Amino acid sequence: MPRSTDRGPAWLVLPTYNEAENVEAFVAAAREKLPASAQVLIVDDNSPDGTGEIADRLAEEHEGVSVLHRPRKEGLGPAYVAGFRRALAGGAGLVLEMDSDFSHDPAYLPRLLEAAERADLVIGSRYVPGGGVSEWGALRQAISRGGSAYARLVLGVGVRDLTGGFKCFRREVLETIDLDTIQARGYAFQVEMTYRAIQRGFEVVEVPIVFRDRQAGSSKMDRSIVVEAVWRVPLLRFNGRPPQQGGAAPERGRYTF
Ligand SMILES: Nc1nc2c(ncn2[C@@H]2O[C@H](COP(=O)(O)OP(=O)(O)OP(=O)(O)O)[C@@H](O)[C@H]2O)c(=O)[nH]1
Ligand SMILES: [Mg+2]
Repeated sequence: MPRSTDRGPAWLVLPTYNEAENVEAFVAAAREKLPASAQVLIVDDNSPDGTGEIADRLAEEHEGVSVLHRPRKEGLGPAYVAGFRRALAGGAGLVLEMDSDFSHDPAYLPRLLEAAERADLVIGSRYVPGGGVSEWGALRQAISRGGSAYARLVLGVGVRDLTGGFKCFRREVLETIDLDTIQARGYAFQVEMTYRAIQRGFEVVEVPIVFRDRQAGSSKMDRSIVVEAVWRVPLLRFNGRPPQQGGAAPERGRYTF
């Protein structure tokens, strides 16, 4: 279904924790690919390496860049929820999320925005034809692929890449999902957001992306993030509003690959 084009600007929400080596180059690369009207919101959790100060300077230098400082590291989920709220309050029509470590290539941004003309939630997907992962060892690939397959099976949905974090939400999706009740912090957050969108009958589209390992800085992934996904994903099925009451059943959600 074609969507109205007279909505507000796109906002790109970028969570950062110790990304001093990446944030400036990443913001520049992203802004190059975004429309001039777009806003970039950096959400920094008081990074000890000075990322927040660099972000403040970028916000001073560029009108389309702003920073949300949070007092402590609480994981990706709470950082994104805070960023989504700020974007909605700022009048965003589309809200993009992506990692700020160059794993998600800004070159794909136009493709996600274009797909958002015809979908409610666009996922940059590693696990559809044309997508993939480069430079990952066998263990990391197995965790990621296994995690997506596990979540698909447990939740009974058709989306291939449930754990990825390169997405574009139409404003209405974030307004409809009750952000107050999102509890997941790590990869489970990505699963929870997509599942809730499907539960409420929104159309989800996956567009292929190739994910690259970060080139600089260090990973924040740890065992607890994987463990959280294992126990929290089954709970998603039972928590919150059941799909039958008001929203489309998950199996009725439309997916386009
Ligand atoms: N604000 C905020 N950002 C975070 C937090 N944890 C991770 N991030 C950011 O979220 C993005 C993804 O985190 P990564 O450390 O790259 O984790 P990952 O992508 O799972 O792991 P790698 O593939 O090893 O890089 C990066 O931009 C991080 O800086 C957090 O607790 N708060
Ligand atoms: Mg990363």
